[in-house]
Amino acid sequence: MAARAESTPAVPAWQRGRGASWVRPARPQADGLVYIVSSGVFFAAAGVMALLMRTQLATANAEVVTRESYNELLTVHGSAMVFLFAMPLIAGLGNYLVPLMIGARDMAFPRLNALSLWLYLFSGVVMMLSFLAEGGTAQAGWTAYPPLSSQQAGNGMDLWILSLHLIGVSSLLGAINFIVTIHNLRAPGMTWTRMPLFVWSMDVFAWLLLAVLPTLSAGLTLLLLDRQAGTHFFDPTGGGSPLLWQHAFWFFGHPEVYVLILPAMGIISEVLPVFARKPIFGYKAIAFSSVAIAFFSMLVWAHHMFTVGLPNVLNVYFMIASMIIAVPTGMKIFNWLATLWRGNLHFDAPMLYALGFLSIFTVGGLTGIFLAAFPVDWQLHDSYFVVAHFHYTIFGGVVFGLLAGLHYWWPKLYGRLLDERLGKASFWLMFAGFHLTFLPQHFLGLLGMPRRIYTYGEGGLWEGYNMASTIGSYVMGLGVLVILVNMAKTSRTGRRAGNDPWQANTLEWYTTSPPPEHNFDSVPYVASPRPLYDLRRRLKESDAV
Ligand code: HEM
Ligand SMILES: [Cu+2]
Repeated sequence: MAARAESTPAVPAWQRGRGASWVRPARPQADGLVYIVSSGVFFAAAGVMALLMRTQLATANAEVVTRESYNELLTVHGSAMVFLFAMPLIAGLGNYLVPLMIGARDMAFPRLNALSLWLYLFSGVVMMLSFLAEGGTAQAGWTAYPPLSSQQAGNGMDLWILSLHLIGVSSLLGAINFIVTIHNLRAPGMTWTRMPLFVWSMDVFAWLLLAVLPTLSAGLTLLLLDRQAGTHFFDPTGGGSPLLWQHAFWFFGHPEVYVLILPAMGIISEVLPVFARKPIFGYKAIAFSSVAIAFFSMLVWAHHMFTVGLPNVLNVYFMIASMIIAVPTGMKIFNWLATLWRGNLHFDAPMLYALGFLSIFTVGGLTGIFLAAFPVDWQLHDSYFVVAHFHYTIFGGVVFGLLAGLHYWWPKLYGRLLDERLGKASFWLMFAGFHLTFLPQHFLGLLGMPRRIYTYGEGGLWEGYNMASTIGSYVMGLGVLVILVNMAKTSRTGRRAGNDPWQANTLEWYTTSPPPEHNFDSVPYVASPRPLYDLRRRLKESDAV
């Protein structure tokens, strides 16, 4: 076993004082944990906003919130779920796990990492406090289309723009850090085709962010100028074009969903083989399909703009390009199914969440293919069918994927196993609640209910479906509570995890749970994508002799 020499660099005096530990937390893993916990707090906040919206929509002519508050809740729910919950949770898991999975002692640039973290927290505070701005916070939806966004009075919209600018810088710095870490700090022997698939997905995640985030930031800057400096980039009366914003936003916005989903797919690729007791089927196909998905995701943005009157040749192009993404995505799905085929399946909580991901995300992908056919989109655009579609992909994909990861790696992070019974209970509440919430929204969309409306009249089938959807959202809320209870309860009394409670394959399970400050005392030479499996097999062979 080849041990890697680790030497501790001398710490300059200014970083040793008590205050310094705030700028640069003492344990390298602390950044990751702060990310994870903060994203949980924002998930709760954005979740409560969703419940408020669903309560308003449960019955016809309800008066739980006003039209203006509904629009505020809608905007901040969407933006916070994407920018303050999903992205930072991925960043946090990545922060903690990527160094461990590649056998490194920390991220490449620890202080840059701390800066990303602080910018993120600041961005979150700005977004939440923007509710207090005169005239309230932004009301133009997370897509912030002008003229709504350029004309909204008060400073709420400006604060929302500031918040997104901050999170943009934070994410760019984070992306650079992940890329340098993954490209330079891998353990001896860990070639690109021996790298864990989660690390592959984090590398693609980072490159894709780097490619598309600047477009959003540029668009936001123009929007701010239109609002505050008298420019007319998006104002047709001054020679500008509102469509310019839509292009800028969606060139970022569509790849953004893959930015979120790729790491979730990476998690699934780690969890399925461990709980099927089989090697992953088609390692290289899964790794390279991530690259293909990221590449094609930058060529399809105008499928969000089928109704703005682009020439039909463009509509046809964007339709076909969007459908092409289904090919690498389908490749992953079939490889995962082949991994499960004749496996020795163990239905622990991480596996249940992974299977939940697989089933729900596939449905979301299929309704996506419907919507990519532009004549169908002309009918369904801006209806609840779209709300159902993107929650199937983004909640089913991202949240179920991340919950699979959280249940899988929790013992590594905290040294104790979660309670299996509570884990299973939370899964079934989330799974049932999810379908009860979002399945009926497909039907609402087909019945013509537009998205982003705050109330509707009596009669017809809308009321029943809406009531079902609201009940479902509360069931999901209960599921989230059970997860929290599970974490709180097992933090003192849970069974100790040991290094490798799941008999897993990747390097993070080689070290103690939780890992020491420097992650590893030594790292074994990596000779395959499954170094721990190799180690266990060699131990067994030497026992047999
Ligand atoms: C408890 C689970 C959730 C519920 C009950 C829920 C509910 C809702 C509701 C009621 C809307 C407004 C629909 C409309 O009026 O058009 C909405 C919009 C949205 N949600 Fe969720 N949501 C949930 C989770 C999530 C998650 C996890 C994400 C992303 C990670 C997310 C992202 C969005 C986005 C991007 C919008 C669009 C906002 C807009 O139209 O500008 N949601 N959600
Ligand atoms: Cu899209």
